[in-house]
Amino acid sequence: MTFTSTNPADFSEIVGTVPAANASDIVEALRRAKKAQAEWAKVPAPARGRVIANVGRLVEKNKESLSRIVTREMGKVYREALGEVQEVVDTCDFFLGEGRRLYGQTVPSEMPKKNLFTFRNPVGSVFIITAGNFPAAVPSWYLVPALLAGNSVVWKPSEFTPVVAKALTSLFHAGGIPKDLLITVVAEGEETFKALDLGLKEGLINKVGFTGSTEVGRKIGAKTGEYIQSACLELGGKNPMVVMPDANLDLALEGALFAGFGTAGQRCTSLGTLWLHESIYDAFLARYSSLVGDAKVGDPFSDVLYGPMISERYLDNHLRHLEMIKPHHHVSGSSALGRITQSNPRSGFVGDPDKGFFAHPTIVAGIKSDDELYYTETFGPLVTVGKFKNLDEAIELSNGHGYGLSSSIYTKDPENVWRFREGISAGMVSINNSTSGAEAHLPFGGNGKSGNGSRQSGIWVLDQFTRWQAMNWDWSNKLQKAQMDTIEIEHNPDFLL
Ligand code: UN1
Repeated sequence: MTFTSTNPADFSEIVGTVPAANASDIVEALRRAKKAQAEWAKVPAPARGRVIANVGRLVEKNKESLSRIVTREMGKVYREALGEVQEVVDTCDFFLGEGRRLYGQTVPSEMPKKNLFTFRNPVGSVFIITAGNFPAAVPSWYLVPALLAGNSVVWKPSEFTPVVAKALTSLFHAGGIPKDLLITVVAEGEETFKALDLGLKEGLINKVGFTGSTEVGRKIGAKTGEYIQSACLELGGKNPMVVMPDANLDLALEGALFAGFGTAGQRCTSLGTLWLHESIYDAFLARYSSLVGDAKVGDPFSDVLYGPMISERYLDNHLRHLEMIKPHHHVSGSSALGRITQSNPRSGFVGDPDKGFFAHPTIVAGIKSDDELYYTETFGPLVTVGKFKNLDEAIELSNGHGYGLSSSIYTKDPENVWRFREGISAGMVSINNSTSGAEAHLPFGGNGKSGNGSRQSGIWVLDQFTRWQAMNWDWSNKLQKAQMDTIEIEHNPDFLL
C-alpha cells in the first residue's frame, strides 16, 4: 500500500508517493531504532551537536526547495513556508550549542569528603507523531533536541505531508544522523495507535511526543499513562485576542487579520475569539470585516493572505463548524460561506478555486460563552468575535473554554498587561502582537485542554528528552549516614545585643 500525496491547491498534481507502514512495520522500526540508540548515546554530546550543526546548514542550503515542497504539499503561502523552514534552522542553531552544555550540576554535600552531582541522561527511544499544519518546523522541535540528547527517534508524520517528511529526514541523514537512529514511517492513525500499544508493551518506547488534536492527545496520554510514562503533548487551542479601548487599533487589526486567517487559520496558535471592548466593538468589527472582505485568497505561490486547506478532511471540518453558526450571530468577511468554487465565488480570488480545497474567510460575531463555537477549536478560516465590559470579564471569557495555548492583548496600559498576564491560563501570552508566531527558543506549550504542561523548544524541552540522574561520591572511606551523621556547629541561640 502507498500514500499518494496531492497538492491541495491543485489536486490533479501529485506531489509524491510513499509506502504506507502498518503496525508491525512500525514496531520493526521501533526495534531497529532502540538498537541504534545505545551507540549514539556513547557519541560525546559536542560531537552530536556538530551533527545537528550539519543538519541546520543543510536545511539552510535547501531552504527554497524544501519550502516549495511545504507549499505544494500543505498549501501554506510560500512566504510562510520559508518562515517555517527558517524555524527548523533556528532550532538546529539553538541545539548545536546545547551539545557543549547539556549542563548537570555539582551540589555541596551535607557531609565532608563527599560530592554530589546531577547528569542528564537520554530517555532512550522516542516515538514522535506530528500534524500536517507545520510539517517541518514542529517535527524539528522534537527531532533536534531528542537526537542531540542521545535518543533515537521513530517519527510518524501526518499522512497529508509525507513528502516534506521524506525530504526533511533525508537532510538529517545527509547531515550525519545514522539511518536507524531516525526512522520515518508514514501510517494511518489506527495502525499508529496499534504500534504505540505494542511498542510500549515490548519496552521499545521511552517517550512519546504528540502534536495534534485534544481528542487524540487524550487517548495517547491515557495509553502512555498505563506504562507510567507521560507524553509530551501539544494539543489544540481556542486562542483569545483581547483588544482594550486604549489599544493601537490599526496594529490590533493587522494582528487579528494575520492571527485569524494566516495559514487559513490552521495553526494551533491561530486566533480563536477576538474579544473587543464594548466601546470599540461596532467600529472595530466593521473595519475587521472590510479588511477580511478585501483580503486576497488563492494560489499560495502568489501574494495572498492564505491558500487552500491542508486537505479535504480539513475543509470538511471547517464546513461542519459552519453548522454551529446560530441566528443570533452576525456573519461577515466574505460574499459567501464554505468552499470557494466558481459557482460559490470569492471576489479577487487568485487562480482557479475548483482545482483545490479553498474556503471563504468567515467572521462570526456576537459570540456568547454558551455557544458551541465559543468552546470548539475550529482550525480553519473562521474567527469568532465577542464583546466584554471590563478586563476581568475579558480574562474570564478567555479562559472559560478550558483551552490554554496562546493568547494576546492589545493595550498601551502596563496595568492591563500585568493583570492579563497573571490572569490568563494560557502557556503563551503576546502583548500587542499576534497569537501566532512564537519564536523557536521560548517554551512552547499549553495547559488544560491544550496540553499536560509539557513544553517544547529552548532549554525547557530538554526535560522531555532527558532524565535527571543524581550521583553521590563519598571519598571519606567510611560509611557516613545522611541525615544521621550531621555536623553541629556550636552557637548561642539566646544571644541578644
Ligand atoms: C503549530 O501550529 O502547531 O507560533 C505551531 C507559531 C509557529 C508554530 C505553530 N511558530 O505560530
